[in-house]
Amino acid sequence: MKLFHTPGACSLAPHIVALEAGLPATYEKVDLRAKRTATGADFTQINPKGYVPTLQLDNGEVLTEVSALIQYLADQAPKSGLLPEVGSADRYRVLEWIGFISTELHMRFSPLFKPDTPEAYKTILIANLHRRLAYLDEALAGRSYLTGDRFTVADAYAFTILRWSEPMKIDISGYKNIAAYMNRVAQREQVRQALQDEGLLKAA
Ligand SMILES: N[C@@H](CCC(=O)N[C@@H](CS)C(=O)NCC(=O)O)C(=O)O
Repeated sequence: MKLFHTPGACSLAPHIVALEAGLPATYEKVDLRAKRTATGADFTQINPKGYVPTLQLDNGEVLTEVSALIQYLADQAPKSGLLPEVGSADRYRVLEWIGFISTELHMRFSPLFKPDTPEAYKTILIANLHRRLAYLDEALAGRSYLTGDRFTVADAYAFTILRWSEPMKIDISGYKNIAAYMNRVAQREQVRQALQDEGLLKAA
């Protein structure tokens, strides 16, 4: 299977999950402005939505949406523990976090990157983001990861989106639990590998 991705974009989440799960995936970069892949293909022919992440399966089918991809990838390696088994109460906790990250964080951050988003709306989005970050900070008290001691696909997604605080100049240093969490996730071997593959590791 092949993951179409753009360095630092939300496609970093399935990239991390694929590595954490030990899956044999290939990767191809996408220029989101030109809608071209690194091999020169018209990206809209692969995913008519024109956005990453996009996963092309070995049978040619194409799967999109971060939330679907991270679950699909984790389910290819059930022993990885990245997603608890179907029907277990723990799985719904992970899904609950995926919903929160997608709708409360990801979709609030996205318009901040767009130059045509009115400044007044950006201010509202940032205020709302701070409310959600305060909640997240409390939820992380005494926990290594979102659902407890175990790293799950929700952590790959949260880490990916929370990284955007820096380029968007949203100061999260006051959220001590989030700051510690980001460091913890960033030190994971496969997370470092994904960051390195995407050219995002800062030189020491
Ligand atoms: N609903 C999609 C949103 C994906 C998304 O926002 N992708 C961004 C990068 S993080 C993108 O490719 N934007 C380019 C565009 O929309 O043209 C998902 O959850 O996967």
